[in-house]
Amino acid sequence: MEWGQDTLRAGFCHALSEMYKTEVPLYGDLVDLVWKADAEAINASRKLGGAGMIDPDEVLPSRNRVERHGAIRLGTAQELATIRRMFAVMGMYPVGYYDLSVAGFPMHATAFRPKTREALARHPFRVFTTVLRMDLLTERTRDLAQRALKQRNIFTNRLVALINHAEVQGHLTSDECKEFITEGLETFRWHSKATVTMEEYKILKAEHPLIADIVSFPSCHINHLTPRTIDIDLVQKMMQDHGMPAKERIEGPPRRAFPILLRQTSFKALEETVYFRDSNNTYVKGSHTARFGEVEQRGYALTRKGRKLYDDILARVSKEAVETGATSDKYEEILKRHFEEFPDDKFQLQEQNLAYFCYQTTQKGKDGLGSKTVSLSQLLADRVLEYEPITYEDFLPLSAGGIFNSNLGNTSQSKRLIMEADGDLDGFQQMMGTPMIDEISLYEQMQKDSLESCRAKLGLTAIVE
Ligand code: OOG
Ligand code: NI
Repeated sequence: MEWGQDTLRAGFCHALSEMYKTEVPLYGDLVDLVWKADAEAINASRKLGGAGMIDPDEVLPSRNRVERHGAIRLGTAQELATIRRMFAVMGMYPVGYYDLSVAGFPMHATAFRPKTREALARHPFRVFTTVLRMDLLTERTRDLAQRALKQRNIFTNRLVALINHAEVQGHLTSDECKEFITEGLETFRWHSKATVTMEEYKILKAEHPLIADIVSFPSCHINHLTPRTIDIDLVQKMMQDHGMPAKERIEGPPRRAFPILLRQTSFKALEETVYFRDSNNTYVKGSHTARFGEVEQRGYALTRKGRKLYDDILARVSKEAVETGATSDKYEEILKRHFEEFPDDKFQLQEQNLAYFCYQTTQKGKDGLGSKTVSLSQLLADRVLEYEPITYEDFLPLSAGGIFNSNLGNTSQSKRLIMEADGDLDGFQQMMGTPMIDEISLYEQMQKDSLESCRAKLGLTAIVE
C-alpha cells in the first residue's frame, strides 16, 4: 500500500483508538453505542426495523465511522512546536484559536486538522490541543510547573528523527510510517506514575486541576477521543439507559431539523489510581481525574454573520438561565425558545447567508450558459445550480468550557483574574512557530471554489451575489 499523509493519518487515528480502548474500556462501549444509535436513527427515519435493517455504514459517508477528535494538553513552547511538526507529517494543521481564559482556564488552544474538503473526506482526524499559559499562573505554581516540564520529553528520539526525515524527504516510506505510528503513540499514552510528588501535585491542583493534569505526567496523555454520531439525543438516552455516567445535558445548539455547528455530550471523568514520587524515590498511591468519554454531532458551518447570531442567542440564553437560576429542564426550554430566532430551514440559511454551502451544477446546466454574468439567486431559481451544506469541522469553546467545568470540580481563587485576561494569539503563534489558519476563511474558500468550478462548467463570465 502507498502511504500518503491521508493513510498515515488514518492509520494513526486507528492505532490511537485501539490504544485508548484498552486504556479506557468505556470508550469502546461508547463507540459501539454510537453505531447502534446511528443504525436506529437511519432505520427509524426509513420506517424500518428488525429484519431488513440498514447498516449505517452502507448509507453514511465513510468518514463518519472513523471520524474522531482527540484532546491533549501541553506545557511548553518546545512541546507545541514539535507537536505542530508531528501533525504536519500527517497532514494536520493548526486551525482556529480558542481563548480558554474566558472560562477561567489559564490556557489557550488550537485544533490540528486537515484543511481541504478532499483530505477531510478521506480522514477527518483532528486533535484539540491546549497549551498552558505561564503568564496566567501565580509565581509559585509557575516555578513548579516550569521545573517539572523542563525535565520531561514527551517525544521519543526516534519520533523526532522521523519527523526530521519526513520534513527533509517530503514523505516517509511505508515502514517508516508504521514506525511513526508506534513511536507517536508514546506521546499520547497514559502513565500512572507521576513525575511530581503528591505535595507538588496538590499545589498545582489547588490553583487549577488542569494545571496538575498538564504538569504532573511524563506524556501528554490523550484525555478523550470522540466519535461522531448522527443522532446525539439518542446516544445521550442510550448512555443513560446503559448506566454510563453521562452528563446531564447536551452542549451547543438545540436539536434542529437542519443541524448547525456542533453538539456534544460526555460521560464524566474517571478517577484513576496514580503513583507519586516521594522524597526517598519510592512511590505513594494517589488518584487523578482527567480522562472522559465524549460524543459529538456535527452540523453546518456558519458564516461570520451566522456565528454572530449564534453567539448572540447563546449569550441571551445564558443571561436568562443565570437570572432565573434555571434547572436543567428549564434551561432546555430557554435554549429552545431563544433559538427559534435562528432559521431552521436550508433555503433560509442559504438565502440569509448564515451558513456555507458547496454549489454544483444540475442536469439543466449541462450544455453551459455561455459567456454572460448571472446572479447566484437567478441560477438557483432556474435550478441550474444546487447546493449542499459544508460541515463544521471545528470546536465550540463554550462547549469545551462546559465539559471542562463538569469534569474538574471547583476552581481556584485566581479564576477571576484569569477570566479578566485577554487572549494571546500572538504568543500562541510565536510558541508554535507558525501562524494559525482562520477557520472561517477555510469555509469561505471552499464555497468560493465550488462556485468558481460551477462558473467554469457553465462557461459564464461571472456569477455575482
Ligand atoms: C479539551 C476540550 C475541548 C471539545 O470537544 O470541545 C474539546 C480538553 O478537555 O482538553 O475537546
Ligand atoms: Ni472534545
